[in-house]
Amino acid sequence: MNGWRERWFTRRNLLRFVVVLFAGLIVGLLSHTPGPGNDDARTLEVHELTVAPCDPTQRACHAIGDDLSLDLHLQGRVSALKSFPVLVRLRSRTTDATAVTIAFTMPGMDMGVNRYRLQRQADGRWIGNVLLPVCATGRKDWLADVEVMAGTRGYHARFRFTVE
Ligand SMILES: [Cu+2]
Repeated sequence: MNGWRERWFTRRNLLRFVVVLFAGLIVGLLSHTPGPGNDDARTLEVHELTVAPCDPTQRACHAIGDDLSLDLHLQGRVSALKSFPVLVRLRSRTTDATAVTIAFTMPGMDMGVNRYRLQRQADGRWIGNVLLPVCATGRKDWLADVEVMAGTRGYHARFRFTVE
């Protein structure tokens, strides 16, 4: 026992121990320092828009909030492995959107990342082209989550649809 202690507390091992301790301390400090991204996420207030039952592959569907409303239309033939145009139209007197994204998911199933940043048009429309993967189990039900960023305010609307 005494011999083990003597061997362990050699100068070299002690030095190693101190180096590892400091490295751990630095990593710990860095991972707990909130970056600007984290701050944004904390101060962002997300407003949920109300969506009436509506199929966005058939028509422009409305999502309504206090100071912002939007329409979502998935245009053309909406099927897997075939790109289709997405159109979002915003209406607000008070809010100027800086970014609009749309994310597609399948409830309870990981279908990978299907997230698109839409491009702003001069007439206030936001457009993009979407390509969805085919589901290995043959499911066709998707969720479309539209997110609007406007300064520190965010807006979210969820639509349901099925692909052909
Ligand atoms: Cu699936």
